[in-house]
Amino acid sequence: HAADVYKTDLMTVTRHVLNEQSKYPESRGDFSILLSHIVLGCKFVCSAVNKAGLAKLIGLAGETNVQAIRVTGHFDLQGEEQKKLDVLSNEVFVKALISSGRTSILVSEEDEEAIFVEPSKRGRYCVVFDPLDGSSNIDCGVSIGTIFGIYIINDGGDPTLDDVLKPGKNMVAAGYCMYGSSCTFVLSTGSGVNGFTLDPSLGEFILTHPDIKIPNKGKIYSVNEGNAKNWDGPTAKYVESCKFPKDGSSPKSLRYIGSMVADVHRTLLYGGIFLYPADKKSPSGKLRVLYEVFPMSFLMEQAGGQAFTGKQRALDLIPEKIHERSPIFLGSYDDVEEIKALYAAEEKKG
Ligand code: P6P
Repeated sequence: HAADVYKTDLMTVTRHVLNEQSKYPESRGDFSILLSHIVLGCKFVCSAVNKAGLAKLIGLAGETNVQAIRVTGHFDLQGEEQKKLDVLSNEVFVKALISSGRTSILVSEEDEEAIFVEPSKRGRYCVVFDPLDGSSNIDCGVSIGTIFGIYIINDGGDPTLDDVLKPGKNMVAAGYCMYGSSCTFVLSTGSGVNGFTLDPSLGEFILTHPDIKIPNKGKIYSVNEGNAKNWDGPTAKYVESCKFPKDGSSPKSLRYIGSMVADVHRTLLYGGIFLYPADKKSPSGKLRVLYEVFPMSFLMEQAGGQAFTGKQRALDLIPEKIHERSPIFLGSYDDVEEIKALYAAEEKKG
C-alpha cells in the first residue's frame, strides 16, 4: 500500500512557510514568494557545487582550480563561461531575488555596494546574504553554505541603507543552506527553527528536523586555535577552561571545520559553543555582522541558545557599515553564559 512505502504527507519548506503565514491573515503571501526564490537559488547552488566536485573527477573544468565550472545557461548568465562558484552563486541569488519582485535592497558579501532594486520591481523586503560562505573549502570537498537574513523595509520613502543598518533583532527571518553530504536548509521566521533536507528525486526540501532546540550545555568548543597568540584575556581563559576544567568535569572536544555554516550546524544539532573572537590582529574579529553573525545569532536564540559579541547580545548590535565585522560567541545557553561572565569580570577590573 502506497502509504506504507511512501510518506504521503510531504511537508515541504514552501508548505511549511505557507502554514506559518496562515497565522498572519493580513499577509499577502509576499514572504512565501520571496522564500521560494531563495530556495530556488539554494537548489541551483547545490547543483553547481556538486558539479564542481565532479568537474575535478572528470576534468570538465579543464583547469586545476575546480572553483570555476562551465555554466550550462540554466539562467541567462551570459551562456557558457567559466565562473568562480561564489561569483556564479551571487549572480543566481541576485537575479532570483530581484525577479521575485519582493525586495528593495540586497546586501551581498560579494558586492562592495548595496544593490537598490529598480522601482518597478521593488517589494517590502531587504535581504542580506553570503551566497557561498566558506568557498575556499570547495577544492577539498568540505561543506560550505549560503547564509541569509531578511528585514522588512522601513515605512514610506525610497529605500536607503538605514533599512539594513538595523539590529539583528529586527530581522523577520534568517537561515542557511549547507551544501554537504546532503543539502540542508535551516530556517527561522521568528517562531522556532526548522530543518529541511533536499530530496533530489523530487527537487523539494522536505522537513526532516522539526522545531530544532540546541542542548543547554555542550561538550564541544569550536575555534581556530591558531589565533591563540592574539586572543584577549577572557577568550584565552575560556578556552583554557574548556581544555583544563577546574570543576573536575571532563575537557570539551575541539571541533573546527573552518566553514561557518558547517561549524554552526553541528553546534545547533549537538550543542556546544562556536567562537570567532576578536584578536590583536583583527580587533573586530573576522565574521561579518549582517550576513554571518546576525543570521546565525537569530537562529541560535530561536533554538534556545544565545549569541554574544564580547560586549553585548549580538542581535542588539547596530551596524554602521554593511560589511562591518564583529567578534562572536554563539551556541548553548550555559556555555555562552560562561564566557559572558569572564568578559563581565574583565569589565569590572576596568
Ligand atoms: P579562519 C570562511 O572563510 C569563513 O568566512 C567562515 O566560513 C569560517 O567560519 C571562517 O571564515 C574561518 O576563518 O580564520 O578560522 O580560517
